[in-house]
Amino acid sequence: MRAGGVSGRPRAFPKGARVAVLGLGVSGEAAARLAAARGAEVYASDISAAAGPVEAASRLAAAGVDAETGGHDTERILQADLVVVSPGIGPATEVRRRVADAGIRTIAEVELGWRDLKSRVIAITGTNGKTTTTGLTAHVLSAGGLSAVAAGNIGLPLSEIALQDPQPDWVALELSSFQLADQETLRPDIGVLLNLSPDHLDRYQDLGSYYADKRRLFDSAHAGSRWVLNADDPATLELAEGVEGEVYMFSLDGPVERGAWVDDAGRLRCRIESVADWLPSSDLRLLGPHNVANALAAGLACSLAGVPAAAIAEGLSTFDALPHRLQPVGERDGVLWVNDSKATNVSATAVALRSFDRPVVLILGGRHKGESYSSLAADLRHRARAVVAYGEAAPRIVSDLSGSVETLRVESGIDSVVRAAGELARRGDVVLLSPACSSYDMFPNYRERGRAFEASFRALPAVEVLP
Ligand code: UMA
Repeated sequence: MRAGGVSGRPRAFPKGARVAVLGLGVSGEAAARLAAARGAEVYASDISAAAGPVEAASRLAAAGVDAETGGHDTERILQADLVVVSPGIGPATEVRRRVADAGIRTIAEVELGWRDLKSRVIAITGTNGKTTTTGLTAHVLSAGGLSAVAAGNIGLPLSEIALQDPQPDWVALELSSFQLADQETLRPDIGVLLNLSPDHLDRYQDLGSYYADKRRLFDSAHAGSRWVLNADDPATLELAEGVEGEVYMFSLDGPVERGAWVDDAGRLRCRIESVADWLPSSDLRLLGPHNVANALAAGLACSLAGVPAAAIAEGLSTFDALPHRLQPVGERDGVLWVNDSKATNVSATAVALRSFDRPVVLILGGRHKGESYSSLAADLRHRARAVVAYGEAAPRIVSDLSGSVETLRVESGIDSVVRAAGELARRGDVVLLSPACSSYDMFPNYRERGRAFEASFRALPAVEVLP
């Protein structure tokens, strides 16, 4: 490894190194391009021969990069000097076990991109709300006149930005635990930890190992670091305890010494050197108190990045819900239909439920990820008219919740689920798809699940679709 990367960052590999890229989703394709552009001899592969990886491989081949699908040539991968891994390929997969046994250095795609990044970075992690907060942060930075993009787990791989010339002033970088797990030198200008609760127990052996990967956000902490933390979340405070650098807090529960909060009148305020009065929470276009917390976190991070209060207010009040995240999709017979397909764990669904003060018909289901649904029971008793359970997780959902709320199991596809929910709802209710499970039993990803839900809703008679 030699010095000479961006801002003196060491390059991830010397010119001519053999780099194996694992996975040909968006991360793998971008990583393969970046590594090739920086002079590596690249071999990229994907275990699957589905259309997505096959198309990525042919785009790479057209650009002169060696890429193959339908399996990993392990012998070839074991010849590599460096392995760059896509976040979805966990350490327990066969190929990664072989690489680890051979002692080959393995880094995340995000690490590769970071080595070549000139932009300043606000890194955002946490269990829930990180995609909305990342989008909101990029939007507020732009409202402040800075060139900014949202990247990372939100969908745009960092390696793709590293290939751009010029690069934006700022990147709002969403980091998942999967990405943090294989980072080496990430050193954000500002780091945000939103909240922590159980998730991904299908990949992690226990909660401690999931939190340990989240903690890697702080690996590079130094005296000049600036951290934005959730004062209302004990698990966050515990994880960040003693971290080096300046700590700023956000809270829904009232003033903090240094940071952002909601006052008794429901206004978002911030104190860094002086107190700023941003806007009333009712001016936000996002649903639910958790989104007020996300707005506080984004506004605070942007304030630390130098965005003036007026631009923060402008940015926060002009940001619409992202698709599949508590996104209102339409009305029918006085019932609001909301797509929250991105809620792939139980705590995200609990947060979604608490966003409504009207009765909810909740659609739950998909592939079970290891968490019990019982923790939803108290909220459901207060807020739900009924639960519609579907997919692989349906039997478990019914057994965990049927003592607390009317629970209907639907065994066929999403059209039947949507029809059943529509029949259960009464005027004034919300039908909420917030599944608490991954989508992989029936869909390629949560986006396709959300689109299918919307399409089934639109196919019902007498719907009013929102723009
Ligand atoms: N694969 C192999 N070998 C294996 C196993 C899988 O080659 O042994 C292949 C699969 O066949 C597939 C590829 O690896 O083609 C998938 O890699 P990937 O899942 O990392 O997919 P990407 O398209 O690169 O998307 C990833 C993130 N996906 C995951 O973390 C699961 C995207 O986050 C992210 O937007 C993108 O990089 C850009 O940074 C998605 C996500 O669901 C949205 N994230 C999780 C979440 O938010 O809960 C963490």
